[in-house]
Amino acid sequence: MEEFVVRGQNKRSPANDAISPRKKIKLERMKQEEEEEEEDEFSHPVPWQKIEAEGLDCDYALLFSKEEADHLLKQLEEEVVYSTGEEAKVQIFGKVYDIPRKQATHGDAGLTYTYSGVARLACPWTPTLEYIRDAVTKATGQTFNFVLVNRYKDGRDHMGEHRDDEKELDPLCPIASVSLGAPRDFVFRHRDTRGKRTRRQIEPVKLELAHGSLLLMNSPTNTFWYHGLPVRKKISLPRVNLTFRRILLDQKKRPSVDSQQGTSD
Ligand SMILES: O=C(O)CCC(=O)C(=O)O
Repeated sequence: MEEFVVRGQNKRSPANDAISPRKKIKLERMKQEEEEEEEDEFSHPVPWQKIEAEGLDCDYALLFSKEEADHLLKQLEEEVVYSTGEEAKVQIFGKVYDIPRKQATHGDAGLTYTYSGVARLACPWTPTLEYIRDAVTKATGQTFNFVLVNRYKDGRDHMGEHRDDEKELDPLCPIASVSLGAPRDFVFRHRDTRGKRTRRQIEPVKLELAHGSLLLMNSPTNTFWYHGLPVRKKISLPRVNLTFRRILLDQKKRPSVDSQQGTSD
């Protein structure tokens, strides 16, 4: 599989083989500087776009070219086995519902992640999930030990508004969301503007998540803002979304900032 950033050409020429020691040291230093530059380039593969609002801090970029994103989606369609039975359900205010999409959880051995009232055990990383995880790490400098995979067969599949603020998530690590397949609208809504308790007028933040894109939800976004993927009936193509997370290994978990209302239906 191709690297998503093309590394620089090797500028060494045969004439460099017969050179004085001083010139050689200089050339070595230049080569080292060039490599450092390449590392910098690699850690910022494409221009990041900052998305900000009160208490919302996100970064968005196109991580993969169309060709690579097509290839990754195809691979994931072959590799990922989605949950069935109890794990394909959510509990909302005590009632159990089928999830309106398919889900799978992968990660480091032994990790579990509990949300919407159901505990999910991580299946081992697949080669493609590992490849995408490493590309996200190279682009962000963050490491991840878990990924939630959501598959939307078409625009009728969706995800209800929720916050990813579970106790077991490392609050210092952004949630890194990679999208492959049909572009879909993604909506953030401030917690003070929801439901009957509407206390303030804050506009929702709406994005379209493109094929091959990466959205970073940085702290404190998930404290103040809910996010969801609404129904879009005209969309007939599938989409796969991967949210890479870092789960705390220390079981003395931090208290939840606010109670999650189990709304990620
Ligand atoms: O599919 C999406 O973009 C939404 C995913 C999401 O909200 C989540 O995994 O918490």
